Amino acid sequence: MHFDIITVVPELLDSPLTHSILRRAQEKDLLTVQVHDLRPYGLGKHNSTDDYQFGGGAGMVMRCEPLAALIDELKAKRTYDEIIYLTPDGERYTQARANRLSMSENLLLICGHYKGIDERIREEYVTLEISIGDYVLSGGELAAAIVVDSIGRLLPGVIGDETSALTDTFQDDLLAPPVYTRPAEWRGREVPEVLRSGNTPAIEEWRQEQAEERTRLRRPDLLGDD
Ligand code: 6GU
Repeated sequence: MHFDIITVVPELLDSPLTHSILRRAQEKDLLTVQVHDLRPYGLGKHNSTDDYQFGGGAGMVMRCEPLAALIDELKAKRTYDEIIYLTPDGERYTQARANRLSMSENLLLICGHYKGIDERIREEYVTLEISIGDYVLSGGELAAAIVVDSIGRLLPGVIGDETSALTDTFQDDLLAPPVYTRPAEWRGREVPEVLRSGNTPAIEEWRQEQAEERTRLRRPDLLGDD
């Protein structure tokens, strides 16, 4: 699977893409990510990528022409399953959306800055708008890193234990149950007996109960009966 990411601050994406699971996914060629700096496509001798907004008001807006030039160049090379604009007024990002997007071949992510991008770019090119939550970030880059991470880890072969992604919190609309490792007792706190019993059906049953209980207490909205 391939990601192209358009940004005016490519440095913001360096670290999240070059460590841990995303690094391994790229080393194994299961995932490729190209970060494209918009700046060289900027207008005039200062390579301007943003301008004052019509109608007045605080905050700059990213201009059409630089974005269009870069998007057209990328579209000439690849067919995108989705052209995604990361924006706080987009659709709320969920595991279900990550699962669906993980079936894609090519995704183009556009990171906005300042007040966002000119509305006409959204109309002309964007096929999906994503928000990662109800708060405002200073740019789409951190959100883009989250989208790449959440999708990258779902690609077959990326996570060592193939079943691991399937037991994540949210994969079945339940939070994950508690987990423990050695030692069996720590500061007087014992690992639940059942987990040390070797009784697989009993362990499965305990985990399911814990997941349901935890979801009821912490996220009743996920059960649809809050
Ligand atoms: Cl995708 N972008 C920005 N700038 N802020 C956000 C967001 C995205 N999602 C939540 N807040």
